[in-house]
Amino acid sequence: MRNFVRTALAVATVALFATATGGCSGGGGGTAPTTSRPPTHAGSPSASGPSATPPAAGRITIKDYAFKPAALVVRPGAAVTVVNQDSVTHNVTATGGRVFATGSIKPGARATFTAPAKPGAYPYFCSIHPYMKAVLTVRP
Ligand SMILES: [Cu+2]
Repeated sequence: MRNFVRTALAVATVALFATATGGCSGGGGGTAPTTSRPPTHAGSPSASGPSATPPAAGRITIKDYAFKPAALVVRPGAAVTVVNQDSVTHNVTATGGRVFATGSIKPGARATFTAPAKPGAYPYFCSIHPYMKAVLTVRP
C-alpha cells in the first residue's frame, strides 16, 4: 500500500512537472516576441547614441564644491557656460593642458568657454580646489 501511495505521488509529481514544462514550452511561443524585443532595445540606444548630436551649448553648475553634471557631452566648439552657485570662488581648468580654462569665477558669477574642436574626453578640475574634478566630452 505504502509503495503504491509513493508511486502515485511520484507519478502525480512527474505529471505536474510535465504540465509545468508543457506550459513553459507553450510559453516558448511567447519567448519569441521577448527575444525579438532585446534587439529592438539594443538597436534603439545604439541608434540614438551615435546619431544623436550633442548640444551646441552646454552648462556646468558649480555647487557644494562639485561640478554638475560630472560628465557633460557637447559638440566640438560648443559654448559652455559655467555658473558658480557656491559661496566661494571656483574655476574650470582643463587637466594637463591649456585646452580650456575659465579663470576665477566669483560666487554667483558665471563664465563661458569654448569646447575643444577635437572630439575626445577632456578631464578638468578647479585649480583652487584640485579635488573638484569632472569630465567634458566632445563628440560630433
Ligand atoms: Cu573650486
